[in-house]
Amino acid sequence: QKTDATGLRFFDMAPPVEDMKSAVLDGLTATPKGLSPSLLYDQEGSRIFEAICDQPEYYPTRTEIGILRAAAPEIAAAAGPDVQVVEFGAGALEKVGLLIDALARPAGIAALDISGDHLLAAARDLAHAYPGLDVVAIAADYHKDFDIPAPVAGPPRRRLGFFPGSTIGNFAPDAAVDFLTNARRLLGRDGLMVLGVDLRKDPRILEAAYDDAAGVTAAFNLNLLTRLNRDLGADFEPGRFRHKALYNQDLHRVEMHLESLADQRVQVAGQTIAFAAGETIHTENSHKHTIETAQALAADAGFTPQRVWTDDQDRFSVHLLAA
Ligand code: AVI
Repeated sequence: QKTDATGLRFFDMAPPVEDMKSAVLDGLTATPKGLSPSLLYDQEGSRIFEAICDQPEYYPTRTEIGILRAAAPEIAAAAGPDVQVVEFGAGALEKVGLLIDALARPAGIAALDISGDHLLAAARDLAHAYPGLDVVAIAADYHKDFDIPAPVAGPPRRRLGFFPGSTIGNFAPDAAVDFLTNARRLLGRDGLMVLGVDLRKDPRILEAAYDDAAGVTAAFNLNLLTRLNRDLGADFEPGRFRHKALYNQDLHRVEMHLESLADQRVQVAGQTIAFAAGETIHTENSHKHTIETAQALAADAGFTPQRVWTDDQDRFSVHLLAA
């Protein structure tokens, strides 16, 4: 644990590079090839993701912010005072700020993220925006088992989980239930959870959102190859791959792939990986739900759905769940 001048405490439980090497080699030697979407979020990937959120085609961020702005007073009333907010995946300050501003006497915030550098920057922003608020940053793979430190002043009356952005959609349904089950355990007795879930809609809207005209999502996907070059000494030429996003109607998910533009061989951590022209690496799924399928995931994890809010076009949903 490290503490800085603002009182921000930082716990680093991020997985070591060795874990990454074997996971990448497993994914690139499998048929079809696929990698964990968590690999998209090195420091540069996290920065590009924030730029995606500002693209006109990427409706989820601004839609969810609108819903949260309207729902925050009701969420705060349900939570009451002396609450420790637990943000799963430290994102932009703006969303969690809507909750903190609405809460009566927040006890603190614990921010969790897989990307340590990005997390520290986000947590520092929080500590500066809310002087005196107890801020804990935890770099961890949130599939793994760990506990959330209480605020320095003592245990909170309850914890309020916050998992916005429809990141739950990046998990396959089984993994989403596992994640929510673990989150429910971390929140403990009387815990509440605010969960953002993107809804099913016209595939043309979805495909545009994941392949914006400015090429920001393409850069986000291709940055994965640059990251593997840096962290694993691979020799990908990103110009020999292209970004692909398509909606899989049967599985209700947008899939991102990196397509090889030629027959080629790439060295990754001492192994040769062969690509045929047109072959892809599947890099991310973004599952889209209905209110009912989202509530069913929550219920399978042991949560009780309390309230749900949507926007006027039913593009996105925000759920309040009791642990
Ligand atoms: C973080 N996550 C919810 C984003 C999504 O929409 O699935 C990641 C993303 N990938 C491409 N664009 C955005």
